[in-house]
Amino acid sequence: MLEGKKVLILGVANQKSIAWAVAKSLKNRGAQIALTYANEAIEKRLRPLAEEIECEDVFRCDVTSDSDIDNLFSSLSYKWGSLDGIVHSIAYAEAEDLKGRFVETSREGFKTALDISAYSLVALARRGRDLMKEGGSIVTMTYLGSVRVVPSYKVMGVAKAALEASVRYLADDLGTENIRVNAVSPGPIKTLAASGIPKFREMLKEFAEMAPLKRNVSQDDVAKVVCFYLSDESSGITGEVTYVDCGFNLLGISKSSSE
Ligand code: NAD
Ligand code: 0WE
Repeated sequence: MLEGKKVLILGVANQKSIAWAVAKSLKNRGAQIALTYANEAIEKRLRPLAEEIECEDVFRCDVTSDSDIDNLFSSLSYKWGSLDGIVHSIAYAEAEDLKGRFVETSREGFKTALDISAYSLVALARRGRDLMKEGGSIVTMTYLGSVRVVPSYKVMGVAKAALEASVRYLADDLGTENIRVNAVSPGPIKTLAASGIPKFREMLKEFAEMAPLKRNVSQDDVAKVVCFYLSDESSGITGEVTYVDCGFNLLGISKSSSE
């Protein structure tokens, strides 16, 4: 299904990363993968992981840097010549903007969150497009906080709303080249990006009690859907946001009021 496909994955920070589960699933399905890191600290953790799955194509790419993105795609063009898929699994907001009130968000904080978490998809799609000679598939990770108010997600919710709208505009724009663009929206998972979020453990517990499937979501639940989007099984789908959240997004009543 994914045998021989060349896929670029951005966003592996450690073994808990959603992107790491995606990398392993893709490898198991016979795909060829390239991984990226944002800085030296992450490079240190990524190198041994890349070795574990016999991935030799590891590149630096801080998505706030146009030259990093340009260099990444020149390297890929040189090594691979073409590309079938991109997995974008990156988000960042300043810690101070995830605390306090949304109304206090600074101009710089707003810019940072939108630049790293949303604009980066557009920047990558633009370069990736040139290498996707026989069409391709681009997949990004979003979160329910884009369309509902999730207390303390704040400026990240605004960034994810921009990301989801970017998915739709990119899908329309790149459709003529047979490049599909979709988003996967997982429920909460304990990863590095979730560490330091106050009361995250309590949130996971309540989520598992409330969600129709009565459990939390795993990185593997998400990876399987990303593989589906990268494969030809999803050939007729573009511009979609798919919830991988055990049905949580359906709920219209809170835990305390349903008991
Ligand atoms: P993670 O911390 O493992 O991944 C986030 C990645 O973003 C890291 O690898 C980090 O290096 C990268 N990143 C941050 N700034 C960057 C930059 N300037 N340049 C390049 N990379 C940069 O956490 P995760 O939970 O696997 O997050 C991956 C994606 O999944 C994010 O988009 C996140 O919003 C989304 N998501 C996570 C959850 C969850 O509960 N964990 C739920 C829904 C969606
Ligand atoms: O997208 C995310 C989190 C992204 C994130 C996390 C951090 C923590 C460390 C972005 N920037 C930072 N900056 C830091 O300094 N998720 C979907 C995970 C998440 O975060 C939440 C959630 C969920 C789920 C915050 C509040 C409520 C729920």
